[in-house]
Parts: sequence; C-alpha cells; structure tokens
Amino acid sequence: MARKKLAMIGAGAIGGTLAHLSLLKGLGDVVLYDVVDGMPQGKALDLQESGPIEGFDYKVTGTNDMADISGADVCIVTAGLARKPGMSRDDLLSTNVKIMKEIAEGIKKNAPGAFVIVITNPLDAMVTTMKKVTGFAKNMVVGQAGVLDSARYRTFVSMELDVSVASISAIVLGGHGDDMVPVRSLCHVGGVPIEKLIPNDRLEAIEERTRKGGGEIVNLLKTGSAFYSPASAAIRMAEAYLHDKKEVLPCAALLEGEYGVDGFYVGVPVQIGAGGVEKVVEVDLTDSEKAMLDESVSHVRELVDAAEKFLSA
Ligand code: TXD
Repeated sequence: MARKKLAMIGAGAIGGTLAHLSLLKGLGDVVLYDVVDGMPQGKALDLQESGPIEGFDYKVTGTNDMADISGADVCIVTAGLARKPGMSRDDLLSTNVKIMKEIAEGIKKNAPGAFVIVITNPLDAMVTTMKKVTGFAKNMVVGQAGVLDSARYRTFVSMELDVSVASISAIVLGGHGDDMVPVRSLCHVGGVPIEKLIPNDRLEAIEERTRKGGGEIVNLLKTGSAFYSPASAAIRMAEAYLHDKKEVLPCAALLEGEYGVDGFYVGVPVQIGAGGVEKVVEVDLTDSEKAMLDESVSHVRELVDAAEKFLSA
C-alpha cells in the first residue's frame, strides 16, 4: 500500500509540531511548506535526522514551492499570523483571509483530493474561506477548534477533581471565539453528570477559563499562541481520517440545516472516517445551551461577512 502524504501548510510553531507528531505516530511522509526561505527546509532536515533515533523511515521535506504538496492525502493549514497579547482572534482577519485565499488556490491546484484541516485563526472565517475558494465538497474541508477546546475543558475538570482526564467526557460547541459553548449537560466523569460533582460557581469558573484558554496561553507566552495542544488536536482528526476510525469529534463543519443553522461552519460533533466528515451528530442541548449556541453562531456570521468583504476587496 502506498505511503500516505501529509502536507503542513505553514511551518511555524504548530506546523513544526504537526510534522513531529505525524512522524512519531507513523502517519506518512511529511511536507512542510512555508513562505519563509530556509525555515521549513531546516525544520524538515532536523526532523529527518531524528528518524534514526525514533525509528521512523518516513520522508520529511521542507519547501517554499506549493507544487511539492502535490498528491497530498491530508493538508493541515496553519499559515498566517498568530495572536500577540492584547489581540483577539478576530484582529487577525484581514491579513489571514488573503493568506488563506492564496493557500486554498494552491491546495486546489496541487492536492485536489486532500482532506483539508484548517487551524488558522479566526478559525470559523478561515475554514469558510478555504471551502469557498477550493470549492471542495463539504466533507473534505473541516476546521480544528472543538477537539482542543474540549480538551481544555477536560483538563480543567481533571485539575479540579484530581481525576484522570481519561474518565472525563466533555464537548465544546459553537465558534472558536470567547463565546464558545462548553456543554455542561454533556460533561460526565465516569458517567456521573458534572453538576453532581462540582458546585455551580466553580463550574462557571472552569467554563470561563475554557473559553479564555487560548488567551491565557498567549498572555503567558507573549510572543505567540498555543501550539502543542492545537497540533495534537488536528493530528487526532487526521488519524481519524487516515485510519477510517469513524470517531466522533467536535469540529467546525459546514451545517446545512443541522442545529437550525444553514450555510455556516460551526463547531459541532461530527464523525470522521475515510469519507472525511461523514456525518454531523446532533446532540440534545438545554434551552440555555441552545441560546448560547445561537449567540456564538451570530458572531460566526459577523466574522464570515467581514471576511467576505476582505476576500472580494
Ligand atoms: O485551535 C486553533 N484553531 C488554534 C489556532 C489554536 C492556536 C493557534 N491558532 C492559530 O493557528 C493562530 O492564531 C495562527 O493563525 C495559526 C498558526 O499558529 P502558529 O503558532 O503556528 O503561528 P506561527 O508560528 O506564526 O506560524 C505561522 C506560519 C509562519 O511560519 C509564517 O511564515 C507562515 O505561517 N505563513 C505562510 N505560510 C505559507 N504561505 C503564506 N502565505 C504564509 N504567510 C505566513
């Protein structure tokens, strides 16, 4: 069976980590693409030289030429600017829309069969731009946010209760902004509803920390944003696709009527397998969770409208 090929579009903090994780997990050959001369080549060579130590034989190459992503099975897109302290994800919009358009054209031309996972912020607008410019089928273009946001929720619950993260199930829905929706009614620890274990005021604090989880790391790092956990999240999605796992993961998917939303990318649970986003899973939400989701979706609409203007400018 032919080796799979993964193209990391953007070889910065997340891109480099994506490449490293792919190689360690044996997902396939890796191409690191970036506009900066020498940097993807340097990271690729460094990673290749870890092969004899880690015991992998996959090829890893760095490039400034989009033609080298040719035939990629998976493209994971992080190209663009990252946040600095004091910036919201939305502040990145005008610059990153232009970058996303250029990248989408390159993917369309060179890797028309790829499963495309977008990570660049503001995520909801960037994945929408990717879908529009490539014209790929909706099952093949997805955004990464919910796997990470849900992992943050689980992490904070685990810290609060001193219980294994493996015993905690949680999902975060909606847009990847500060109004994302940690779904309290679906958070369980070993099957026990979270509200039976943590008092309301502490739960509110955990949910707020989850919503602001990205900003907390930006403020600590000062020169960039989270990269280990976003990379882990996207690799989990890539693995579900490449190994046809049919895993249900919260991802930004194009909705066409589900959750009462039509024509927008919103974070919802989806099944990922060899068919890409094979289905959207509709979960029951409480009235207040539904109201929060509607609010989050209205912010996604505003962002997408603004992105549209930059795209056509
Ligand atoms: O969960 C999520 N979705 C996210 C998203 C979590 C954390 C960070 N998230 C966003 O990912 C972040 O706000 C950024 O928009 C992206 C990438 O974050 P990263 O930390 O990897 O940023 P870097 O290190 O600045 O890397 C971006 C790279 C950098 O090397 C640039 O030279 C390159 O993108 N870049 C380009 N590559 C190719 N083509 C073009 N046009 C281009 N422009 C910049």
